[in-house]
Parts: sequence; structure tokens; C-alpha cells
Amino acid sequence: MIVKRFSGQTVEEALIRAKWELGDEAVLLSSGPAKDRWWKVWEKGYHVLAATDYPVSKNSRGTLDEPHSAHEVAAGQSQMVERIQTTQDERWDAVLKLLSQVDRKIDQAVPVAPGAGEWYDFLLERELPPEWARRLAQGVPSEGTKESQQEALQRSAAEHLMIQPVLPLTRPQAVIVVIGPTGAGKTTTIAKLATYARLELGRSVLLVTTDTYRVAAVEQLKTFGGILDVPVAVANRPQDLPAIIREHSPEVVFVDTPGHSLSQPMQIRQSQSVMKYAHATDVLLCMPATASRSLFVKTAQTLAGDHAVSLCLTKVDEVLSPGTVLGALMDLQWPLAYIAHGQNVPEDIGPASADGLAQWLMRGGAYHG
Ligand SMILES: Nc1nc2c(ncn2[C@@H]2O[C@H](COP(=O)(O)OP(=O)(O)O)[C@@H](O)[C@H]2O)c(=O)[nH]1
Ligand SMILES: [Mg+2]
Repeated sequence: MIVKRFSGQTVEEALIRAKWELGDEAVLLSSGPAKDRWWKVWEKGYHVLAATDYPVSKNSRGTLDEPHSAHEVAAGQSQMVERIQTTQDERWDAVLKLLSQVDRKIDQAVPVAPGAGEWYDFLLERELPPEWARRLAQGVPSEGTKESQQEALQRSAAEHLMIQPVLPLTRPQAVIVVIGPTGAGKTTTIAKLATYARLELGRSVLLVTTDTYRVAAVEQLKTFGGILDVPVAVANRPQDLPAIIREHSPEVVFVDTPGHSLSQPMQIRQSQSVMKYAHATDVLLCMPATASRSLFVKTAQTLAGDHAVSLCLTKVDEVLSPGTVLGALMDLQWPLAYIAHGQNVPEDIGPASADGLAQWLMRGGAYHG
């Protein structure tokens, strides 16, 4: 490998020199002001440190300091500048990714404050991501009993979880569109909430499905509707929703949607238009607690788009440790309204509570509803 330093009036100019001499495959190792030490009074402009694995003679166009015809240099420079510009976005993405990785590595490498190490390990054992484990553990006061420290840790965890009260089902007309990835528990959650709205609150309820992709999906909702004795309608197109809702004019409408994976942009767009045509008063995003942290965050952001959503965390009964999903919730900072903890309709759902979740984090292991 050949590593060489190049300078120029700007970083781009230094990079052009590097690519000119080392070839297009040269990679940028670092860049910055040429005067990188206070005593280098003679240095002006910027420098880059570049490297190549290829033999220089194969790639080199000579050096830009060697005499070339003005035309040759200008042509070479404009070609390089074009390449730099077209790859700028990709590089910027790569740089941001790298910076966040470096950030995480530093975070993991810097020793936790004395006294906090024990709590840091405690949270890591519960699979809380290291960044959050560090942040929460650092806040634990060094003095006090073990119990008081644990209480402080639990309080701090609760403060980082955003909770909202359950959906206002008693407003004049609530239209709740339920979205989420495939198999997240959307239809089951609708059955649970519809039972509560109908039997506990005595509201008139309409169930509408826009999930016409799977025949079983319509049947599943009709079965729940039949048990509850509430009407079930099928909207073949999002545009049909206003007429369907007007025709039944119920107090509470639950609109079911097909599941989406991140690789189905068409379907994601369709559920955005369901939210629009249904004039949703609330959008409930069901997210399974079994997802990895990054998938959880990315899926939630993609499915919600620009809409403000309330979260329903499903399948908490299927995870063995609380940290991963609680870390994702701390990352997202979106309001969590419900927690679904099993397949039983209607009992396996409840309002979310920051204290309840923080207690789960302290206890570790499986969730008990
Ligand atoms: N363990 C567990 N299973 C659930 C929960 N909610 C739904 N399920 C199950 O997950 C599967 C998919 O649920 P469904 O409501 O059809 O998901 P949808 O595709 O998002 O509508 C079914 O077998 C449900 O019984 C939950 O909170 N815990
Ligand atoms: Mg469904």
C-alpha cells in the first residue's frame, strides 16, 4: 500500500492531486487544514492523506506538480471534479455512517464513571444498547444504598420512555387506522380494542378492512366482527372509505391495513392514502417487540412517514429480555399508548406505563402483563 500526503488551496484540489497521482482507486484517509500543528507556519491551504493498494505506475497520470499542458490539466481536473460531485452524496452518507460507528465505538471504549460500572453491566445483561446503558448508569448517584441507586436507575429509565394516554375512544367520532409490518398483530389488536370500545364503553363500532391481499384477512376480521356483533366492511380502494364510514356512521371506526415490509414501497404508499381518505383521527402503529433495534426504528419511521402516530407495542410476551425493544423506544421517542402481551382477545392488552416498562427493565426476563 502507498500512503501519501497531498496539499492544495482547497480539500478538493488536494484530492484531485491525490487521484491524479495515485489513480482513481485511491482512498481518502484523512483531510484537514495543511497547518495541522501550530509550528507549521509555512503551511497554507488544506491537505489530504490518500492511499492506494495498486501499483502507482498503473494508475498514475504523473503528478499535477509536473509540467503538463494547461489543457491536459484542466481536462483532468474537470473530470475529477465531476466524479467528486457525483459521488459526494454517497461519500457523505458513508462519512455519517462511519461517524456514528466511531461514536458508538468511543462510547463503548470510554470507561464508565467509577461506581457506575456495576449498573452499566446490569443494564447490558438486560440487553439495553450500550449507549443507553451508559447514559442511564452515569446518572446513578454514587452515594446511597443499593436500593436507592436501583430506584434512581428505574426513574431515569422511565423518564426516557415516552408514553401517551390510551386513544380517546369517547370522542364524537374516532377513526383509528391501524398500520404496521406483516404479522405484527394489527388485526388482533383491533379485535381487542374494538371489544373494549363496544363492551366497556358501549360505543357503536365499525370494522373496515383494506387488506384485500389475503382472503383470510377479511375472514379473520369478519369472525371478530361476528363474535362482537359489530358490522364489518371491506374497502377495495382507499377512496371508498369516506362513503363506507358515512353509510354506517358509527362512533368508533377501526380501519385495518395489510402488513408492509420495508421492501414494499407501493403498499406503504397505499396505507398512507388509507390514512388520508379515512380522515384518521388517530394512526396506531403496531410494532412487534421481537424486532431488532435497528429494524424496529427503521420500520416505524418508514411506515409512519410524515404522520404523527401512536405506538402499540405487541408481542412483549415473546421476548426474553427487555433491553432491545426498550432501547428502540428510547431511540424513537414516540408516544406509546398500548402494550399487547399475548394472543388472547380481549384481555392481552393494556395501557402503556413508563413505570411498568422501567420495572420490567430492572427485573429482566420475560414481560408479565
Ligand atoms: N404472542 C403474541 N402473539 C400475538 C400478539 N398479537 C398478535 N399475535 C399473534 O400474531 C399473529 C399475527 O397476528 P395478526 O393480528 O393477524 O397480525 P397482522 O398481520 O398484523 O394483522 C397471530 O397468530 C396472533 O394471534 C401478542 O401480543 N402476543
Ligand atoms: Mg391483519
